[in-house]
Amino acid sequence: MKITQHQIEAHNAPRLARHKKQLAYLTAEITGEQGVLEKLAAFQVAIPSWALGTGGTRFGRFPGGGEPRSLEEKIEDVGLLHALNRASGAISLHLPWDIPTDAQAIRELAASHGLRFDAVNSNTFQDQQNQALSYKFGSLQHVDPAVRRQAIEHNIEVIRHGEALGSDAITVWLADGSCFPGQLNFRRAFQNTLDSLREIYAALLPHWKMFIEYKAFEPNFYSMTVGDWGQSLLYANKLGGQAYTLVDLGHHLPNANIEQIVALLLMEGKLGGFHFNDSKYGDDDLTVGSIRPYQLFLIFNELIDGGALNQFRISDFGFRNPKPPTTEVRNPKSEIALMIDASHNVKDPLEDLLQSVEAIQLAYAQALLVDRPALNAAQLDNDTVRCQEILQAAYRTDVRALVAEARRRNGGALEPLGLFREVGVRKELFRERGAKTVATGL
Ligand code: PSV
Ligand code: MN
Repeated sequence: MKITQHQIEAHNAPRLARHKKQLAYLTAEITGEQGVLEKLAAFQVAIPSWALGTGGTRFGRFPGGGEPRSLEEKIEDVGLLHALNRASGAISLHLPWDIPTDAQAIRELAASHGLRFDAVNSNTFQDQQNQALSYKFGSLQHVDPAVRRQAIEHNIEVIRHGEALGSDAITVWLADGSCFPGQLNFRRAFQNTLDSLREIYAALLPHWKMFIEYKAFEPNFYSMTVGDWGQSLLYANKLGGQAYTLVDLGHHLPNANIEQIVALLLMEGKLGGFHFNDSKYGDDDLTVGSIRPYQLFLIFNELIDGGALNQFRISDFGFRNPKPPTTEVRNPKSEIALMIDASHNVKDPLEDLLQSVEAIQLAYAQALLVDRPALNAAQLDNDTVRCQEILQAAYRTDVRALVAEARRRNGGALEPLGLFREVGVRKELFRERGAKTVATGL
């Protein structure tokens, strides 16, 4: 299924007058709206291939129907999102769930939807059918060199698939760790992991990056071998200039100050990217901005303050310009990978992803409105009250019309979710794919 430009225009037309009124009201209140609009229009967030179907918990899974049955259908789904919001112009694949059989054909299909491939993800947290050795006691950390070798080879294979698709980064998330005190020698586990990562790192092309994702707990509950940003940064620093830390918002202990982590990683030139989601308790993988939108805003505030978002990984690769950017116009060192990582148990995955992208755009737009010179002056004055007033003045601005305008200028829908329902996307996917389909993933 494809959404046509005609459908988008027919949706926008009756909403335009009201939108213009809201935009005029907002722009009368703020300054620099043209710059903000340009930045918003260039802003893209990558969609994870594993979040297009219904997730589940260990208690059960309730598939919603019409789920993508193949990599081609996953690309089609992301294409639908991108057609609606013009801000989802990339897909992040997880292997072996998404092994492309014909990379060239997959690349062309993605390009026909205006999509590029963001980081590819390896999987050594599950045993696959026909896999020789088990990851029950870890992968890159394993005491048995043969298991480590198998996991290293898998990661290198993922890199090769990524190269064929035009991706330029691999995200390594390890479930490695231990469940009980004494089970693991921490230093040996760290060293084994580092040595294994070194072999994977050596397989990177010079323009590639390695993102090392950390997680405080789950599936291991006593120790995780890449358990926090400190450990991830240790690995990244030891590996070299192509290795970076990846921040998944759900992977922290309760009440962690994620915005401070972001600020310091950025300062060190080691912030590789994000897996955006939201959570109440832990790795809940809920819709971005659904629980703690202020935290999301504060993260974007740090990104802007640290000069991180001047260049996007996919800024020059929008719907209107579906040509992959050349390495000359891109500056991989300063680019931050912006990806979503979510699991959908009760919502329609595509609707949830539309909400998530919008939440990220809103946080970004609000953070762009922060009066930075005034904030700096108030900080130097130790005027705590004023600091809070300045931040919250931006956060409490209703920027929805700005985000909608950026979308409209890119050729997208004023209300992507509204149009998704209006044209009955899920119903049509049901009809095309059936009610019993289950997408690969967790
Ligand atoms: C692990 O919880 C994680 O956040 C990693 O990014 C995985 O690749 C992803 O979820 C999917 O399982
Ligand atoms: Mn993640």
